Formats: sequence, C-alpha cells, structure tokens
Amino acid sequence: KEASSMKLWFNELNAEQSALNDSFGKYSGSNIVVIQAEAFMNFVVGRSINGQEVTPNLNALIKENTYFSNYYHQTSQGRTSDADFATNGSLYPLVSGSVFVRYPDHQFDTLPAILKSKGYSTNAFHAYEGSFWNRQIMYKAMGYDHFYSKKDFKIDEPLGWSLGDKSFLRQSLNIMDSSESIQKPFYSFLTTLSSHHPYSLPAAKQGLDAGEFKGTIFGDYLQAVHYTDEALGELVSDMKQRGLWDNTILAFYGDHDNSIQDTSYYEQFLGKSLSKLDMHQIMHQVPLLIHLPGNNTSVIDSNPAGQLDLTPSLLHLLGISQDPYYLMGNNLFSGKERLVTLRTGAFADANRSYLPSENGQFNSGICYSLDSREAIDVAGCSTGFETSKQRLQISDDIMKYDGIKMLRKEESAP
Ligand code: GP9
Repeated sequence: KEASSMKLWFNELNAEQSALNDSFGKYSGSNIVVIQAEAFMNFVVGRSINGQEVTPNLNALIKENTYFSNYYHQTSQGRTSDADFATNGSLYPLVSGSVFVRYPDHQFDTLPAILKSKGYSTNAFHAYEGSFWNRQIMYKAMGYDHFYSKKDFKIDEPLGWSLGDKSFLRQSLNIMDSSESIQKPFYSFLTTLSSHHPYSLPAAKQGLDAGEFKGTIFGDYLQAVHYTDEALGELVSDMKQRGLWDNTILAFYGDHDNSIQDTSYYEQFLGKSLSKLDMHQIMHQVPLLIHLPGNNTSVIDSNPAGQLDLTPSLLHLLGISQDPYYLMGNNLFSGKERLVTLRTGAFADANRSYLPSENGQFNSGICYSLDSREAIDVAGCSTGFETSKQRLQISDDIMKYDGIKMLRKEESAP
C-alpha cells in the first residue's frame, strides 16, 4: 500500500516538473562541476566591510550568471554529508544521524549514477580523510567512478584540517582536465574545507580587514569565506584558461550555516536589528550560483529554492527526463511556483514562511507574510504545512524501507 501511494506521489510530481521549455536540454552534453563550499552562507554575498567586498569573486560572477538569492540548505545532524546527500540524491536528510553513515547500502537515484548511465565520467574530490562521513563507501554506492581524497593531493598549501581550498580547487581541476581515466563530458563534485569552524586562518591567508570584528569568531568567519571566495575566483580563471568555461555548467553553493548563533554579530555586520524571521533566513540560506556555458546574462531568481532542487534542475538543463527517477526536489528551470521544505518542517514559498515550534504542533508555529514580514494567522500556512509534512514522511519512508529498491521491484514485477 505504501509503495503504491509513494509511486503515485512521484508520478504526479514528475508530471508537474517536466517542463519542455526552451531551457530543457539547452546545455546537453556539457561538463558539470559542482562545488559545495564549507559553511558558506548567503548573508555575506554583496556585502562589504570597511569598503572591501567579502566575496568579490562571487559578486562578480552574479553579474554574469544565474544566482538564487533565496536558496536554503536542507541539512540536519549530518551537516556536510546531509548537504551532499540532499544535493546529489534529492531526498531529505534524516532527523537524526547521517544517511551517508546509516544507509549507504540503500538504493538511491543519485546525480552521479544517472550521469554515469548517460556516459559521463563521474568523480568526487575532497582533500580530507576518505573515511570521514563514510564517504569512501557512500561515494562508491552513489555511482562515482573515483573519489579523490587527501591521499591523492599534494599538500603544497597546508591549511586548517588539510589542504587549502586554492590548491585543492587547482589540483582537482587539473585532474579532471588531464587525467587519462576521466573522459569528457564529466561530472565532478568538489567539497571545500578551508572555511570550516572555528575559521581561524594564519595571518598570511587573511586578505580582509575585518575591522570591528577582528579577533572574534565572526571576524575569523568573514576572513575564511573571503579566502574561499578567492579560491573560487582562481578556479574560474583557470577554467577559462583551459577552455572549460564555455562547455561546463558550474554550480557553486554553501553546505550549511556557520554555527555562530549570536544575533548581535549579524546585526552589527548588517547594520540593522534583526527579527526572528530575518535570523531564520540568515541561518538557513546559502548562495547558489549557476554558470550556464555560452550565456553571460545576469539572472537573479529570488523565489525560494533548496539543495534538493539542484539534481532535477541540472538534469533539465542536460535534457535528461527525471521520469524514471525518484527525486523530490523542484526543477528550478520549470518556471513553476516553488515551495521549499526544510528538514525541521519549516517551509517557504513565494509569499509565506513558516517556522515550526519545538513541539511540532502546527498551531504553535509562526506563519509569516514575506510581503509585510509580519506574523499572520497561522491558518495561512496550513496548506504548505501539510505539503511539507507529506514530503518529509515520504522521504523518511524511503529511508526506512529502502523505498526506491522496493519501488523498482514493483516496477519490474509482471
Ligand atoms: C570533513 C568536512 C566537514 O570532511 O566535510 O564536515 P562538517 O563537520 O562540516 O559536517
């Protein structure tokens, strides 16, 4: 019974998502590079401190590419691994623990596996111990040809836990462009590390004058993000020099928040007092930038979006129908209205944002109008609440029952 109602739900979703508009298949055959940046949050984008931009490279890229300005991370306790799973698996992370650790033996429809079945070389890059977050095992199960971990990199820029992002991105690009075992088109998934908590970089790597935040964890965070932004800028120049910019879709997004909860830092940095809704958005929004080859139009999409949406969106751009797959995210290029559900049960659509209470009871949550940014009658969020509850339940059932395997079995039954 569960299987058939799940199947029905996915059939409806896939029918709704499939948008055979101009962008479907427009970038078919392109290489794909996805960069997941450690603790890279959205509130720094476009901001300056003492006249210096915190993320000048990302800001410049936004002027020539597509930027999702209300992109949510959908992570839970599995932090970086949750962001990776939500992005590449388009399902929700678990309430407790990490899917990477708890269910690596379950079946999922992942971006690397789908692209591999279409002839792509698929590789993951992360310059840290391969066993962390159970990546070594999970990446095999997710369909990567190879996982380049710390042992595959020359530690020529030691920084923090491992290798600095600048060298990491440079070496990763060199591998994907010149290794004989990687054919084009390729899908490369890169996870950065230098902007990891507690964010302290050696003086020689600090390129920002953090002014009034100097010596605080918040100032260190701004420094770290600034460094990762520089690394992104260098990677883009390198891609241009290698002739990869014009045949590669590049997606860059942040994995999760920085764990710095103190509102006063954000108020001081942004120069205004912040409401509960403001803080919710600050702590849950990460940037998403998508570079579409041969296109240098700036598009700022401010409709809510989230990490589960990246896989369906990239498949759309490549002209790969999501019909045979079990993916829960939105296709960001379908032109349809979107609702984004977070793991906590919070959600946002174009008009409303709902913040659940600790007890999870609908009526004790707060429903905000995104127009007035004031709380409205909670009844205004009831439809979104039910939709979100159902999504989380379906995803949880998939985890619990190895649901995709079960659905595939049914499909092939006579
Ligand atoms: C380590 C890195 C950090 O490999 O991905 O993960 P986090 O501690 O942010 O979840």
